[in-house]
Amino acid sequence: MKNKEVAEVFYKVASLLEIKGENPYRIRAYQKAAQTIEALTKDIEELAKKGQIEKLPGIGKDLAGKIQEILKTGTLSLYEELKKEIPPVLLTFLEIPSLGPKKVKVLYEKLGITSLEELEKACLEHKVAKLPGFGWKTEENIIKGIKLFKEKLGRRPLGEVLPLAEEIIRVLKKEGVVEKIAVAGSIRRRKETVKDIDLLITSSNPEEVMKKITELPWVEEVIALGETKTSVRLKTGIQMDVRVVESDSWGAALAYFTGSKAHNIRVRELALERGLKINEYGVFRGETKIAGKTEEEVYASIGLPFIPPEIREDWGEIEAALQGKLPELVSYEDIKGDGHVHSKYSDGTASLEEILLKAEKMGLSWVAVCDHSQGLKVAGGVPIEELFKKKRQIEELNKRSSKVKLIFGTEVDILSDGTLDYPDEVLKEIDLVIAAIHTGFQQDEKQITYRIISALKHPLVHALSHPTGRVIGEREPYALNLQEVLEVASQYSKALEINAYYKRLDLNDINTRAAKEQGIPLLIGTDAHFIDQMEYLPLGVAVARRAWCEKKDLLNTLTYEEFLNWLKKLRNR
Ligand code: DGT
Ligand code: CA
Repeated sequence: MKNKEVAEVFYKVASLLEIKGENPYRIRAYQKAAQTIEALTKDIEELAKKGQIEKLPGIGKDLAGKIQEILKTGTLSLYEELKKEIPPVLLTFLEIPSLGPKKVKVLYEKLGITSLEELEKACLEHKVAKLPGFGWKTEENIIKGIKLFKEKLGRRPLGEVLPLAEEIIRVLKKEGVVEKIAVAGSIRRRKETVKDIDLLITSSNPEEVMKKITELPWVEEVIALGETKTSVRLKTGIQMDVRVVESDSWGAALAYFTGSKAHNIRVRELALERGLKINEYGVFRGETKIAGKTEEEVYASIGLPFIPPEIREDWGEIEAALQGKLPELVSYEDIKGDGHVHSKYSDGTASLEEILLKAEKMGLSWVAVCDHSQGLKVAGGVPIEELFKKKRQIEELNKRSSKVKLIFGTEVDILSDGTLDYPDEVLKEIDLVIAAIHTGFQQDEKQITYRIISALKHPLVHALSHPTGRVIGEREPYALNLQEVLEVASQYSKALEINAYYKRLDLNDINTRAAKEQGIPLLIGTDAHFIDQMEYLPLGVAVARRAWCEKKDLLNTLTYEEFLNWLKKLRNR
């Protein structure tokens, strides 16, 4: 459904018109249309096809035409024109508490402010207080508003928060005051970044639980302390909301607070269609509660099978569930190997023996040691002579080790002209070649795409490592035509990596799903440079699960022999 996208464009148009100081009636018309479309339970595209959008309240001929335009082109010429007149960053200013369109307009026109940093600087230099209609108090409020706004934006990588949440759960369980305890929200859905920790608990002694929560060593400040809900800020700055619920409502509460909001809305609609009401306490027919104790029971009561949390995003899971076509998601237990770690041969800190031992502890049966290539001096790229020493050492270790095998690999650098950083006669001696870009990030889309595609087409390359180059909160993806990359990978049966390092998670969920749908093999690699970083492997599995991957979609589920076979076969094609 494109309802949300259409509504979003209208909301933005309304705000831009408001900043421009346009006719209030015109602004209101766009806002109302956006609300109508957002609240629709029918697919706007379907209505458009049947010529029924003009019949919607508040939508006449003009707006109907604009909706058609958005559905057809993905945008609206009016919106594109307004964006040329007014920098769209001003739209985000509207989300800062105490700033409305009129004030944003003045800031833009009088001080030329077009970024959050400029706004902050102008406030600190007291330029804002002197503007007409502002004053000292307003300036102070804007400074506070910016701080809040930043916190709101301040999402943390899952890999930072999940271990903390798990530790808190472990401690509370040990205290013996909780019966059931689980993390909900985006953490349970394994989103790559999360805003806060949502904890759900059942207990016969809620008061004691809340006291224990406030006394946890990680707590910095108690924001609100209640009988059933307590909010604290942890020392890392993240907020944690804890709810104690009745065990009779456990399943309903878990489903509700796991979200996503979009998924919940669809579930609620389905319930309504069946004459039921659903909320965080249970599923009701009239006054009678018919389900609530477990999530399975809650889903079953509205005619759905259990839907795994990772795919509760309204990305088609409800339709699939109704048709009995939910995927059987790959699980961590299916994973037999790690496709990418670094050793001391390049910039890793672990020896091959240590990697082997760690893999054994983790219950893995193979690990590919893919060190950097010769030219990448900053990352300890392995010179050719050393490579063969590494090969021999791996062979020796493999002879002695029965449980875990190492795979002789390289993460070969894709040079700025698209050629590779080892000659072919060397590459062909290496069992697993994954290729990656490490320099020249500033090149344009055409060149970067060309480099990557050239590497993927190279007959000795098996996979592309961290395909888009993004680093969460630090670096945007390179300019890259991912569609083209997917097409080539699919055509040549080359694998794409899901880099499990918590700041990369690249490919991300959406792109992994696109790759999977095109039949591209996927290879999770932790890219560990320190031995403990191999423990990020489940984060890669989480991405795969969010991308609807099944066991067959991941090379990591192959046994050592099967994987070696796959590697050899690819080169003999
Ligand atoms: P986050 O915290 O931004 O990383 O993402 P979530 O999904 O954890 O969002 P959060 O913490 O605001 O809320 C937790 C869940 O509670 C959310 O996924 C769904 C549910 N929820 C919250 N507000 C609403 C609401 O207004 N309507 C519905 N249906 N569900 C809601
Ligand atoms: Ca949350």
